[in-house]
Amino acid sequence: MRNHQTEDIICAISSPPGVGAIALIRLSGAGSVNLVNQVFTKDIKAAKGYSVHFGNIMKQDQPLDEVVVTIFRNPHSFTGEESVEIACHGSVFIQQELLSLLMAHGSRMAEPGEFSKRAFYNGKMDLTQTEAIADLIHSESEGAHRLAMQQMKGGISKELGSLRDELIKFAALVELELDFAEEDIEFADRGELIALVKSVLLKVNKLRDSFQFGSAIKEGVNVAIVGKPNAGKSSWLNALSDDDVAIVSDIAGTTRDKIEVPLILAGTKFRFIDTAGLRETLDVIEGMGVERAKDVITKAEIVIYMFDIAEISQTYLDDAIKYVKNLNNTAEILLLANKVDTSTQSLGAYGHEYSHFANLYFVSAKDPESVEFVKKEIVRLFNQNKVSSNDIVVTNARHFEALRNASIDLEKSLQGLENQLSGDFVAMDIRQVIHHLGSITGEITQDNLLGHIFKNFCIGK
Ligand SMILES: Nc1nc2c(ncn2[C@@H]2O[C@H](COP(=O)(O)OP(=O)(O)OP(=O)(O)O)[C@@H](O)[C@H]2O)c(=O)[nH]1
Ligand SMILES: [Mg+2]
Repeated sequence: MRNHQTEDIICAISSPPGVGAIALIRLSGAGSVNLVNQVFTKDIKAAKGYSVHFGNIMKQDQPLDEVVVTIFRNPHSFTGEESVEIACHGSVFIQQELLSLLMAHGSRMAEPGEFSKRAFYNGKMDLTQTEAIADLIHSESEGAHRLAMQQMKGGISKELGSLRDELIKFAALVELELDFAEEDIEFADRGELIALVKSVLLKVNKLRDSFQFGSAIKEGVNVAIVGKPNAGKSSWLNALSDDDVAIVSDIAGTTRDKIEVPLILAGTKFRFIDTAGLRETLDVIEGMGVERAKDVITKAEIVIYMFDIAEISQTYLDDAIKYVKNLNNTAEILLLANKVDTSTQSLGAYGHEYSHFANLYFVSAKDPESVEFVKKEIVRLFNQNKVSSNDIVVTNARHFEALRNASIDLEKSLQGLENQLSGDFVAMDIRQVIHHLGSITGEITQDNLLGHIFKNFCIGK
């Protein structure tokens, strides 16, 4: 797969669309330098890689633009192919003219992601790194950026690579045993194999489980704001986002739809979602809103359960927690007793009476200190589940799926080993696992396995 041949030269505008001071046009493929040479005033046919040339791009003997041309020689380029980058002036007219000139001389428009695809085929990076580039470009917060950078450096590939190596060794031993079946030799100690599969399973599950955190960082952490009508949910959405996004009124049942506001707190992207007040209602539209609110709870990482402090009681809080847990067992719950500014009771007494409720706070949407406090609390709640910063975090749904499948097949092979199934069954499951893990980075599987057998055992037939 890695010695993919590319015959054609692709080109594309690599800077953002529109007008800028400078735009960058990129070409890749064997012959790129000669192609540019035909429309450039300097002779760059024999130019060295990484050399930079200033000159004019000519269109039918007329200068089109003054440009800077950078040469990349195979394999020392992003794609691994001979490449040229032309920095021209950023007018849309110049960009388009230059592009059509390059196409008239034999290059074609690159497909989306084709430069990265070529980089992958030429072994410049594996699939996870290619995917990380897309993530990096689209990252909206410091957290998402950090994870994409980590993936681009090949963090997950290294981890998966070492797991695969262990399994390939394992499969090779079992396969070897099969070759010598008649002699009844056991090359692979079953106890050691079980220990190996168990340790790989642990690591695979850890990676798989990091996806919940990883996808939250990448897509935004969902924070549902729920509670009875009139509790002050919409007031809080407005206060948190410092904007008048939701309608606030003293009529119970004001909010019907869900209203979402993205907000970056401490480098992490959160999505605050205001919902319709939870109550039994005969109003069809409001009823639909309540259904939506339930759906928002199931998808949230953090649920803010908001209520009017006047309603507080032990059973009220117990019921609220039960209600949320019923819909979502893993979300963190933040209990906010709102409208403390209206309360005549001393807060100290409340705090004491309800001290056994975790994450219960007495707040007011009208108090900026309350708002700052809640923001900090949300960041804290999210971060407490965070894996340590050295841990590899899976952010990609495709990787998650492959890890999930790998975990299932690891369980199967473990059962096989424990039930003393014959080697070929176990080897089959392990090959599946190797396949799943390899599909993440885009490796070939069967060949590796064979290669390993021949390399390490020199059967030499
Ligand atoms: N005094 C006081 N009033 C508040 C506070 N928070 C909200 N309110 C008032 O409570 C009423 C209801 O507020 P909303 O934000 O619309 O409540 P909601 O929970 O979104 O209500 P629904 O959309 O009907 O479910 C409004 O009159 C708000 O001004 C607070 O902290 N203190
Ligand atoms: Mg509302």
